[in-house]
Amino acid sequence: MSDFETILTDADQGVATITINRPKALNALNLQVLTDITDAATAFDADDDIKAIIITGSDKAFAAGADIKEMSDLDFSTAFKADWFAGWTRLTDVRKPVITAVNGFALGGGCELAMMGDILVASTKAKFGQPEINLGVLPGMGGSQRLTRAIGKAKSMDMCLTGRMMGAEEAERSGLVARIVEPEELLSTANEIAATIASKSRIASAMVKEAVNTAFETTLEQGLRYERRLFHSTLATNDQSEGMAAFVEKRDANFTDS
Ligand code: CO8
Repeated sequence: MSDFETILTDADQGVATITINRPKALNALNLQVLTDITDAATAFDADDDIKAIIITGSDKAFAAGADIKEMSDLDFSTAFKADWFAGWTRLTDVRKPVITAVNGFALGGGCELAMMGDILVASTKAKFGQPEINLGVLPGMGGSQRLTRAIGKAKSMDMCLTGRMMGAEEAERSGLVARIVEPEELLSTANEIAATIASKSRIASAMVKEAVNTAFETTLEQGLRYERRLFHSTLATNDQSEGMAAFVEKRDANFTDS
């Protein structure tokens, strides 16, 4: 993959890793980071050798928010016409599972980016927050919506109205975080999760992602029907035949993503 200005990329055994790399600005998300992450994620999504993507930051910060210095002179008409931040939908359009691995600060846009993934793994030192209220604005990359769906109205209001930070344990207890690990185990845990996903059928994992995300966008009845139809369609795949044959024959499945 070509060189990027603000991220590092790596790909190994079906797992791609995107590491945000703006240490001097605590990985603040300027437009270049948005372009780099979404370009890399889109390219990995199209790469047949990749089955899962990890997005991570540094020990001190996953990302300390959208870049305040870049935004400080932004005016309404420019932001509105350019639909500022809409470019992040290129990341949520990625069909392969995305794991966000958070060490240190995940604030504002950083917390919002962490929530754009499918599985959020945090170190015991992670700190989440939506401190935009302190700047006289509000979340702009999905925080008021995804945080509310993740942790409910009471805690989301608390976070967004006071701007306070939430530690990893509270975040896990509240449903924002899937797993907490020691900082030195963060990347290995993210890689283990990604490798486990990479060992499955890519068709089935993409369907799981679509089905779970559908739970947030439809009624229960529509979601249940959608899941059922997806299930029916797996019966047309080689991976379903192989997965069930392997179970019956007491051997590991050899999925071919077909
Ligand atoms: N943007 C730009 N630069 C940043 C950011 C940021 N979000 N966060 C940190 N930095 C820079 C600092 O300015 C500093 O740079 P310099 O050395 O040149 O002064 C460097 O990173 C190190 O930061 P600190 O010295 O502040 O480090 P500390 O360890 O003392 O503090 C904190 C760490 C607590 C994380 C602190 O840096 C902080 O509070 N950062 C800002 C957090 C924040 O408010 N994030 C939300 C940003 S707004 C947003 O994400 C969505 C806005 C949506 C608006 C919609 C508009 C269209």
